[in-house]
Amino acid sequence: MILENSKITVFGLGHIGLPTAALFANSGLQVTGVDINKRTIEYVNKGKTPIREPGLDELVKKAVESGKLTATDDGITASKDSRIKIVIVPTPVDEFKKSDLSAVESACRSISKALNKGDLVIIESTTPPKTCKNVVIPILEESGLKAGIDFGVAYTPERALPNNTIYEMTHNARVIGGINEKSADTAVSLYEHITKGKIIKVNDLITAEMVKLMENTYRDTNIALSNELAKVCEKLDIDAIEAIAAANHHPRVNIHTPGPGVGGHCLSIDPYFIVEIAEQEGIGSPLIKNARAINDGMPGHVAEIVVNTLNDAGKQIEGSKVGILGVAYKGNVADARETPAKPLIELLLEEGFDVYAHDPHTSDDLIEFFGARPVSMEEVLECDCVVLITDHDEYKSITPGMIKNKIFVCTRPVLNPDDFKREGVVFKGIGRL
Ligand code: SAJ
Repeated sequence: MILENSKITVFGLGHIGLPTAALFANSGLQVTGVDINKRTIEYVNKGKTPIREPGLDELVKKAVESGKLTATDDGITASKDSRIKIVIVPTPVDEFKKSDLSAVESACRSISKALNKGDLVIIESTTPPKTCKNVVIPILEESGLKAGIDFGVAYTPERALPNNTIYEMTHNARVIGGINEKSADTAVSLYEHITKGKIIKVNDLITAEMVKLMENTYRDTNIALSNELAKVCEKLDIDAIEAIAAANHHPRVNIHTPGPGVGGHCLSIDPYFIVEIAEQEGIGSPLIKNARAINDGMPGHVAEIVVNTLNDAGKQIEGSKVGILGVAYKGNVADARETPAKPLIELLLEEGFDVYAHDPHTSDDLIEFFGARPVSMEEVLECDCVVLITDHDEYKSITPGMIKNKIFVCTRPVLNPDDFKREGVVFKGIGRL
């Protein structure tokens, strides 16, 4: 397969699909992006992006203006016209924490209807191990063609960090597994167009699927460990942040940072894919499952700190105003998927508080949807209790004098407790009561 003449279809123009499509297009390859969202297609065809990601606007503009990137909702026609098809669609979990692969299945069905001998299908969506074998390939073979003989299959997980996606996509190491050597090698040659990072070829499709899940599970369980240690430290009157920082001086220790919970569409979801497959295999994965439960329990712990702090200060709960700083799942992003702010707001409302919130990156509609009243940062700082949830840069210069009612629950270690305590502010944090 001569890649220089091969057209590419990218299924899914989201946070990872759109930058990938634009990077391939700017590397000189002809790319068609497919999405079910008409607004996304309109945006892209005008050279614009509906996603906030540093550097993406220019990348998409250049790709579309050069004629190398177009978008459509017709996945079958786009597929017919291209020799390489890449699937980068969402794989959420359902209410029972089981993977929902419907978007992957739907993209593969379109591909199947337009598959030709010699084509290569690449999956980038995060999936439970065995998805390529048990879900993707059977659908593709409905075409009458045989995987590994008539067409190739490769899996390469996306691993770029939101807000730094373009840099990480082009500089991080990339892991690639194939149904056979030829599929993996063709995928390696393709990704060499857009990455300066090391390309690591692994044994097969399932290994590549597992690598991605291991990475996010490592981080999620590590954060759960830090959250558990923080809660123990609270009981022992130890500043967990100071203790963790000291422990991390050990050359083989890297304890992550405790916080109000783990959000985003990756860490809070991907570990369940391992739990799911481990349960199917009859062994379960109690550590990973427990870590998820610990992190999911953190908004409840924050609510408890707020209630206890106000009780200790002799304030009543019913009708007291709690002001939340930040609803995005992490600092300096507009993304609020799986954010711990949402369950926290719900718990505080259940307690009887009036909940106000501010976030310079997200919309007021979202804050209202979460059940809080959107207000300015100044108004949040005037509430009976101020709760910092997201470590946005805008909040790192808050000073004691700005906390009007002198009660501050700061769930991220971005401000020095002593500065506040010296000025008479009741300062509580995760792992620092
Ligand atoms: N968090 C903590 N304590 C920490 C680190 C993070 O509480 O010490 C929280 C954050 O506040 C946030 C959540 O965890 O709510 C996740 O944030 P993150 O920055 O760890 O990760 P994501 O979800 O934005 O991106 C991760 C990355 N994976 C790894 O670092 C192993 C990224 O490289 C992946 O591409 C991405 O998942 C993905 O798409 O899977």
